[in-house]
Amino acid sequence: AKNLMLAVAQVGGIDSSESKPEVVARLIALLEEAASQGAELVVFPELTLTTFFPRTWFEEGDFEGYFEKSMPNDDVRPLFERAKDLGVGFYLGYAELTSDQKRYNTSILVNKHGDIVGKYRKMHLPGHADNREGLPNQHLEKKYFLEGDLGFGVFDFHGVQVGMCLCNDRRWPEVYRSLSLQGAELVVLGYNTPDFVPGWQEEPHAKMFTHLLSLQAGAYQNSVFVAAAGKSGFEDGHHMIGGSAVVAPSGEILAKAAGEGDEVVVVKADIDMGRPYKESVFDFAAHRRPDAYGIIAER
Ligand code: CDT
Repeated sequence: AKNLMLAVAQVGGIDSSESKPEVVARLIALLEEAASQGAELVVFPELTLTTFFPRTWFEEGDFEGYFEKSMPNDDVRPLFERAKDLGVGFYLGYAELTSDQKRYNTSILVNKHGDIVGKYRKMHLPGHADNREGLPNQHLEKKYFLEGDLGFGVFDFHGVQVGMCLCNDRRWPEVYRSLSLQGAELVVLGYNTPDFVPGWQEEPHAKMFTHLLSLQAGAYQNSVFVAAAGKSGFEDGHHMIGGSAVVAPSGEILAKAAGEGDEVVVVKADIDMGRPYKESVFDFAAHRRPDAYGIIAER
């Protein structure tokens, strides 16, 4: 069997007063705990290094501190070094500012040697770009980020084919399908799912259900493992759901975080579990009808 010791590292709320070195120290503690349980790959959330700042309207020039101009940089290098010492790889989401001043909601995949082996820029940006004052919070991803320009890539992680996405992407079936068609065996993702999102009418009780439903459906319909890590709990009084989880290709949840704070969940993932599905009910070459799916790419 092709086993991967897979960890999701849920990160509890990060208040805006917390510095990046303080946050990185929390991430290193999670990484060490995962490594002590044998983890080979640790999945961290979306925008892991800061509070979920898209909830707030900032004027131009007032939000640069939330962005990383290079990776690794001095703040994040201790995480890279500790992971390399421990021989553990990781997935990390962060806000990226490129040298030509473009901003993306980005994730990277780092192998056990500390090398960045994959990069993804979020394709489905939820929320709005206009200033909507007087609400409990805003959701300004469309203001702060450009739509991703790297497509849906699959990367080799020590023999396991890994696809990446970020948060809202997990709700879109095309994402998992694009990755599975390229041979992904595991999809990793980070998320921040606030209780309140302007213009998103969803009953509070449904938030956890639709989160898990998306992971489970994506996993099952594409014969992949899905590992999702959330930033969870309260940030400056704003609540985000927990529910960091690992899902098998059967669609079943193998493990899920119990609380909303910093918490590691480690699972021995038998990557070959996806194969019987890929070779039978979801044998894409035998059963799919791409000739009839044109409308999906047209609209
Ligand atoms: N970060 C992020 O993408 N959050 C969204 C909020 C809902 S937008 C309708 C999510 O899908 O969880």
